[in-house]
Amino acid sequence: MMNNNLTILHEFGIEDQHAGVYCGEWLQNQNAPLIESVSPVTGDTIASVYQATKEDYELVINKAQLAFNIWRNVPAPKRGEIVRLIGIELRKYKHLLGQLVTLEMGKLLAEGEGEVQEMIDIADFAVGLSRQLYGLTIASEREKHRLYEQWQPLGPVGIITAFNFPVAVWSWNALIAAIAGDVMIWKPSSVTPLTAIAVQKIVNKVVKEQGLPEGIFNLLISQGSTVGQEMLQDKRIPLISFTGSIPTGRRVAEQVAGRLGKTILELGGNNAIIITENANLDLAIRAVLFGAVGTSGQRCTTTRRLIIHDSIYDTFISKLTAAYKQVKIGNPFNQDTVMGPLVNKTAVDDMMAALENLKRQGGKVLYGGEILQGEEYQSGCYVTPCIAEAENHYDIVQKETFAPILYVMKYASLEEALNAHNNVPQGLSSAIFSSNMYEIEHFLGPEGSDCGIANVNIGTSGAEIGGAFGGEKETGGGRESGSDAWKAYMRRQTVTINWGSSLPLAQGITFGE
Ligand code: UN1
Repeated sequence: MMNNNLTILHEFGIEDQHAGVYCGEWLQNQNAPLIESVSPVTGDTIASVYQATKEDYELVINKAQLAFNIWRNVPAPKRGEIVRLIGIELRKYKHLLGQLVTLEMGKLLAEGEGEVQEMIDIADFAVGLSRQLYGLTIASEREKHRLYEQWQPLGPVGIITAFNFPVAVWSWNALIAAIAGDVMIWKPSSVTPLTAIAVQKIVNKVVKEQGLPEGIFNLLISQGSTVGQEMLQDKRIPLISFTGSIPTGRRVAEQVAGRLGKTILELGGNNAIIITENANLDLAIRAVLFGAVGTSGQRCTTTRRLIIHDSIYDTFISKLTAAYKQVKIGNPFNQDTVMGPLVNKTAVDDMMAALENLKRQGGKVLYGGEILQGEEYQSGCYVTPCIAEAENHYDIVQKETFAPILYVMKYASLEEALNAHNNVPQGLSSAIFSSNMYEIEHFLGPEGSDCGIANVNIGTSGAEIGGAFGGEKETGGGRESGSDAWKAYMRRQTVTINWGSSLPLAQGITFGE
């Protein structure tokens, strides 16, 4: 382990073997199996975490329920004040937490810090929102009646997050849910337990200093499905927000729907960029590079498919290949690195299997797709990003592989391009590069992109927090982060008040008169 790593852990008070459950106090069951957090940067174990047990789960949910009884009565702007203080704390830890994200997950330091910035942004957004949980006032059809809607806190929310945005996705959910008056049970990816512990500690400081009840922000770390299963089936958790793969998301949806609970699902993407003959190619190259190679292809918004007009196909591919050759791959802490490692060796295996599959189906690798060897790459998690020629209907192209593989294909008419674009099971993010109004508006029209996010002259990844984030079809339909996504964390109540002395019925019905 590098000394620098020790400093980061020390700053957060993370010991070699750390408790993996927090509900007002850290719970550590010595008999529970340990999870090792392995850095993809070096392949070294950073620290280990004790897993949550079923008994821990019961303690956590009980604490959460008690906290909810208090927190829901705190006025929303006062809850916003707590989130404001969390935002201030996050500002202080931006560099340190960013470093831990890079160490544990492998994204570039600029991206690790960017992720903490995303947390700060959402904190600011949530503070403003805490004074804007508006309900409608509706004209009643009855005399001396008032009709309006109001938004109430929902209860304990289960937040299940993925390794690729180990801290930001928690904040999208937790900081909005916090101003909504909910309490949180966070189950982070077991691949990134240490960043979750660090976030919990940052939040705990504010909770303690402000004398808030224990159990508003809780943490449960566990590998496998035991504890997750408890959460999914628990009627005491009205809402589960899940970010992760489509197969797991489907199980989450089925189980939570089985008890008629609510879900917010943010599942896989299969994001494409259409490059038309009217595109600014230099702009497009930069956007494709960030979209396909950024975060080593491990964003759910990563650009996975390029649909290119046949008149510019060869030019574009040769420019793109030249740009790929310039990508400096290596330690994500180094300033000049453009692509860090994949999260672990399983991800590398999955990438290689996808490329084998692609070749079997008739696809052709145009560039990259190799595992890198050598001292700097000893973790075994470094690869060259890959450009591959493929057809949209290939099984492997229809799936999301969480790796830097970019499938490229040609089109002749815009209709053909849009068909290919929409002809995948997922519907998260999409983009078109063009300066032609017809093409752009067509892409944004009802026959255009069927995704939750549609971009013009910017790539598929790197959304701001102010918009609602999520997608259609097998992406799960959930929306998180900005706009009115807060409504999913509250329950809507329609209120009718009769301030008259008669009892008129709706629809003018007369009854027993
Ligand atoms: C994800 O990959 O789970 O739009 C989220 C983006 C980021 C969020 C990605 N702001 O790429």
